[in-house]
Amino acid sequence: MLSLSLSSLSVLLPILLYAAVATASVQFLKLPLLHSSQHHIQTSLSHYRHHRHRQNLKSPVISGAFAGSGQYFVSLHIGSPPQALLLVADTGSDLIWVKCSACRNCSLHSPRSTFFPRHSSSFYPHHCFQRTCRNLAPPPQPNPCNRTKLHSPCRYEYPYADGSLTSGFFSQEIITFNTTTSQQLQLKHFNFGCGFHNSGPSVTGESFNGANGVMGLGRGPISFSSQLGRRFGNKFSYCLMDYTLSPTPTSFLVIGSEQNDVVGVNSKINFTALLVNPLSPTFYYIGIKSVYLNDVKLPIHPSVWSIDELGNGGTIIDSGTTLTLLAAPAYREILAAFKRQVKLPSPAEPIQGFDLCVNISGTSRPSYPKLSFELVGGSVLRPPQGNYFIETSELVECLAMQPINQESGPSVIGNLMQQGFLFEFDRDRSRLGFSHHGCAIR
Ligand SMILES: *[C@@H]1O[C@H](CO)[C@@H](O)[C@H](O)[C@H]1NC(C)=O
Ligand SMILES: *[C@@H]1O[C@H](CO)[C@@H](O)[C@H](O)[C@H]1NC(C)=O
Ligand SMILES: *[C@@H]1O[C@H](CO)[C@@H](O)[C@H](O)[C@H]1NC(C)=O
Ligand SMILES: *[C@@H]1O[C@H](CO)[C@@H](O)[C@H](O)[C@H]1NC(C)=O
Ligand SMILES: CC(=O)N[C@H]1CO[C@H](CO)[C@@H](O)[C@@H]1O
Repeated sequence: MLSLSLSSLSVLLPILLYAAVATASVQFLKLPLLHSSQHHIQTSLSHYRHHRHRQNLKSPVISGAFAGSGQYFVSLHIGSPPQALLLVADTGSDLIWVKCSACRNCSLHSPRSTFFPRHSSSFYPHHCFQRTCRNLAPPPQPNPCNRTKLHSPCRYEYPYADGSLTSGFFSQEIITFNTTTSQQLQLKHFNFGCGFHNSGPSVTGESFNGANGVMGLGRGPISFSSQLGRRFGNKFSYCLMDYTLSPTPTSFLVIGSEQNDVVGVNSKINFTALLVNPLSPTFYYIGIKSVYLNDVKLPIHPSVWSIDELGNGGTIIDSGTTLTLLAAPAYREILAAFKRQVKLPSPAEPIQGFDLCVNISGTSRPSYPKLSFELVGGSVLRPPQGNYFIETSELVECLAMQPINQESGPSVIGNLMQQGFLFEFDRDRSRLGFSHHGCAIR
């Protein structure tokens, strides 16, 4: 999901206090990413328990496909005693927030749907006068802060690019992880939004089905990767497995680096620079130099990909967006080239939201032109065709790309295009590693 660019959000938050209450020397957190049914969640969790590593933490990432969602979920245990919630893993925003309910007697609410702060002894809403809160603005606090008023919680409002909004109290909690050696690790002073009012398609619509909140993994100081980064080497990585496979393979989000695996992965990893856009400090930008179809470079002017002086344009890598969205001039070229080369018949009816769809009933295994992106530094991302042609209905496949709808927005490499690759976000070195071989090891 794309958060609105809130440059101010990032300038400010002072050091976010963060402490690990555990004797174990945990070097990374490994969280399963879930993209499937409750049944599959269980599957990933048991897989998770069978992983043997040294002291470490691992949480599942689940595909939201079970709920009709194109998102990947991470399970977060928050509060005392811990309440388990599923959050959308989102590199396109910073705030971590959960749906909150102020119920006193919550036995009427279904568990695992909402966070119940009154059922947690460690819930602590920041006071509006605290620096952590003042630094959160803008967006402006809905009410001016009264310093002397005792119960004056830190209200936040966090907008997403499509107009969706979450608002509530910016708060602090304890979060708990199981390590792979069955120890529990608690992290204190974890800052998150307790979302009492959430509106708009990104946070209430179909793509949000099954989710209880968002885990922002962006570059800003309040994100999950920033709050935990200091402790775990300021790196994170994930592998989004193809959720259409059955059984669904387990995907993982790793905070820190999984040292035992580095040798295997590093030899096959390619890198490109993560570019910084001071006007949108949340996003992880990469630079596209050229796009190729069947190894033929498409005539797209390099300026189509650049970040201009107003901070517009550029290309971000976003786990919280499903399709790939491209600047209109690039999209037009790519679409036209695909249309020229894909010889399959069109479906009887056009498919809403897609400009190129084919009826594959006459082919046993359709083959599409090979798409590749040449990135800054010269590395090349070559997604398998299943990452850009997806089945939208029985025997109909469509090019999983759309033009960006706001002139100014960045192009977005969505999570479908990322499937099957290991992506490592190395924030200190400001580079993105990717490998098509890295997922097997996970
Ligand atoms: C909570 O609600 C349930 C169901 O209405 C009731 O049985 C229970 O006694 C209530 N508990 C408290 C602490 O009020
Ligand atoms: C701030 O809160 C205090 C204590 O509740 C109250 O006495 C005071 O009038 C409030 N000030 C403003 C400006 O609302
Ligand atoms: C840790 O594992 C136990 C036992 O499997 C489970 O009941 C609990 O919910 C897990 N806690 C977390 C924080 O994952
Ligand atoms: C696909 O083509 C087959 C064979 O021509 C036809 O029977 C079927 O209705 C078509 N499906 C769609 C969705 O167009
Ligand atoms: C374009 C590019 O950098 N490709 C490299 C990716 O990594 C593999 C394995 O090290 C190399 O063989 C490729 O040349």
